[in-house]
Amino acid sequence: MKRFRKVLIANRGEIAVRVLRALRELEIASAVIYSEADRDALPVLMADQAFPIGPAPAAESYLRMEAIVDLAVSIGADAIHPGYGFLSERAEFSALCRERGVVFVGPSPEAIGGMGSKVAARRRMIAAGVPVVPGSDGPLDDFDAARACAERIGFPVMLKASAGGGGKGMRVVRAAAELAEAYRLARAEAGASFGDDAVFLERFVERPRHVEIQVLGDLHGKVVSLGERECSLQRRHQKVVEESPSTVVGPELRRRMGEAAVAAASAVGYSNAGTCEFLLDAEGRFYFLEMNTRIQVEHPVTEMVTGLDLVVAQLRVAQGEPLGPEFEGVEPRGHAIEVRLYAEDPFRKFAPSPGRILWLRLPQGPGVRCDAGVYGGSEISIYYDPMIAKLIVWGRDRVEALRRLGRALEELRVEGIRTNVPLFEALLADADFRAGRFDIHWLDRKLGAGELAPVERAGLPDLPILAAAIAHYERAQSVAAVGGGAAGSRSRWRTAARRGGLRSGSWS
Ligand code: MV4
Repeated sequence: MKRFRKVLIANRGEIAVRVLRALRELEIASAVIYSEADRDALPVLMADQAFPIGPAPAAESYLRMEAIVDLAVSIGADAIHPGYGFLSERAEFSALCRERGVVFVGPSPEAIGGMGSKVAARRRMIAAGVPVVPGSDGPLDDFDAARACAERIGFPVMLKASAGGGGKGMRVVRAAAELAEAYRLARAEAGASFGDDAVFLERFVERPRHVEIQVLGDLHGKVVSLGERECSLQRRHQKVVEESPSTVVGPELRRRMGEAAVAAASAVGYSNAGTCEFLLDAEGRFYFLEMNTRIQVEHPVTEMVTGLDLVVAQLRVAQGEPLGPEFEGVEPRGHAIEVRLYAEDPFRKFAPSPGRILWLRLPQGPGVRCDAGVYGGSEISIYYDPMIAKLIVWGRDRVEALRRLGRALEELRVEGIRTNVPLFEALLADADFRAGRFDIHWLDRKLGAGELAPVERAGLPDLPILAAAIAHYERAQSVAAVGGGAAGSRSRWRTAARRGGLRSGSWS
């Protein structure tokens, strides 16, 4: 086992910050790459070293495989952490790292490849005894094969691109009469989008939940499951809220889904962090959909209920360390909820809201974690995903977590850009959400019907000029409180400290 001395982070934003924190705890030197749009970004300020990698468009910067590996070699980095998105799920990149003697902090190219083709993955899952949605055995050769398969499993069915994933290249077919046209379009779309026109068919599962299982594998063949995340609250395939545990998953179902996820990962020789996505129907049956071969945005909810640090674990297993006893028989403790803060305007159809953050106050306090990739003064560009931060709360139970979420959202202030916070305020006021009654279509349906109107926050003006005035006012207040004011308004903490009553060691 070789301990890493330096790791290069091939990512940006909050996940780059997240990885930096893990590196700091492990006393591993850090380096980041950054595009021209990210010169003043938070990870660049936090890392030990930062290297420009190209212009703002990702294709010319964060996706430059050769340049990134060359850089890692030239600066003496032992490993590359890809974060999520960008190069994180590219088998060629994992292979290129291996070729050049740099550890890829993620699964092998074989494991990524083994899950990349949905048709091949389905076959492997069936062979491994992992439940999948009833459907075609392989790619559909022609329309006759599609018709025969659809008749066998019954309508409604879903046509999916083998090279798709994450909601891309899917089509619901409700009746036999629509199949011919749908089949033709699905193949043409798959060919145009992915350069691979293979499609397959599954029975369409009505109103399921999206429940995923976190897995972690070491380089010695051991794979463990770390419980589920409920991810049904999504808008147009973009997750909005995630939680753990799921309100509909009990110990028995958790154990069975965990076993299926471990079998799925083991079937492709998986190592490092990964996630098996399942559909869970109203009768409690679950079906493997696909595997995400990376650390995910929503990993913190698992961290909050397990007490584990998944990014530290990623780095440790990538160094060759075996998974220790702390990863055995992990059960969730309490309840965690994550909301994704996006720089988008919920009052304008969630249009991106780029610009400069003029004032930022991140929430703190008991049970609150905020993973942000920005600071007050950061410029949000149009080039990348609009997620600026994640707010994660923990409570002993879901009710306490919801209370803390409400309180934390009250503390949060973002001025200068629009955010989706009003959507979370609306969710917190919704009886179905509070009761955990939802499926994967619930949010789109509610928003479409206008039943979940974003809540304008009381008295908080959004005009930049007013934000500046508020900032000025707050600064004046804090100066007054610290000593500029009358005796009666002086901080009691300072007064106590002066009297000698607040020295370290004098608490008990
Ligand atoms: C499905 C499905 C219903 N039945 N497959 C969307 C993302 C991709 N991973 C698979 N997806 C779906 N596959 C069958 N057979 C419904 C979806 C789906 C979905 C799944 C998870 C989260 C959100 C979703 C939103 C719409 C459709």
